[in-house]
Amino acid sequence: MIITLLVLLLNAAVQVINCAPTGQENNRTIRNYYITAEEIVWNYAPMGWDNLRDQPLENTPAKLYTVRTPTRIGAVYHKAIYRQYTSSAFKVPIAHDPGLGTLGPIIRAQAGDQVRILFYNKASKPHSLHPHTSKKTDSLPGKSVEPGLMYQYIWNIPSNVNFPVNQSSVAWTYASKSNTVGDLNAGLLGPIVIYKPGTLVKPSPGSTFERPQGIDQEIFTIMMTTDEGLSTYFSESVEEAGISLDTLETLRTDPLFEESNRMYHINSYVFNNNADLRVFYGKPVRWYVIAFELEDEDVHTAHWHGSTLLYHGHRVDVVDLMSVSFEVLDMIPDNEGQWLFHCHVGQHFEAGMTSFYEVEKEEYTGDEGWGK
Ligand SMILES: [Cu+2]
Repeated sequence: MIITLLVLLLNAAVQVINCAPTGQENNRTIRNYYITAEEIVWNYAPMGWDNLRDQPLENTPAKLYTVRTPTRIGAVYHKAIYRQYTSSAFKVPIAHDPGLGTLGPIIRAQAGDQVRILFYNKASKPHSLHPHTSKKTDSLPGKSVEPGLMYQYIWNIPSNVNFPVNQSSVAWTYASKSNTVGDLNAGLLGPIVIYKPGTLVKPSPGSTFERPQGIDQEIFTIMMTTDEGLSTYFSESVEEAGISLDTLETLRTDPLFEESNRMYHINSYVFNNNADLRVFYGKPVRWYVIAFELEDEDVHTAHWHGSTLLYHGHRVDVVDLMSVSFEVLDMIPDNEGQWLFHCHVGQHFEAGMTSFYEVEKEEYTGDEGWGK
């Protein structure tokens, strides 16, 4: 009876806060997001090939990290991720760009806005959704949302955010704080972008969401060493790989087993198995480059082949990423073709922290039928 009442109350509350993606209240723009935590089975190497070296994954060095054997989990792990829905009914998911991998949906707002996130934990363990912050987290409201329950987070974005010169947006991240290390390694992490007021506009009157004006395209990447051995869902990964608990006990003393569960990835893809990162010749693209991990060796150098980018007013093709970094760079691609984007730290490069991006030239031949 009590449970029924709780569910009814929860439903009633949800009805009240079920409103359009954007609204106004007390001169603040309200931005509503409906985000779940849900479990998936994720393959870090879905193409089944070492595309960097153009050779089978069974060859060194990919074998240790990607091939399932009786004593290795391989490239497939049980994970938890954030996903976005259209309303508090949580029935219609918003299409998620496969290029983002396990990264969560992009939470966009302008300085001075209020972000309201209705979080629904569809996973089987407690999780939450908080902006990365240095504040003490022990007493955070909504720190641990039990499976099957919802919680609404309200964030007031300060109106006095400082933006770098010639840059209309800054990046941040959100993550689960229920089990900080376990949930991060499980995949519960996503980007936040805060724009200068007046930047987010509807591309057409009927659009559901606003897009940033003056930025043709945005790309989000994360370089990270995910230690699946520390994930909240590691026991599920072990079970799904057919490894018994007795075998696991022995394996846990094997340093190579521990290493095989560290995935050196970009957007949760290794050895250039990434989903399409496509940019367009001559069209400005803003790259948000994130690093987020908690281990000492997790410092990365993001490096682009084929293009240079503007970074704090100077031109670069590499940017340093310390353990928790959110960097913003602007590129105007001027080299057609497929290029490498990878971490330049030797060991990470060897272990698969490499990807391709594609510069496509849009050419009009005159045969498209216009003007006839
Ligand atoms: Cu690296």
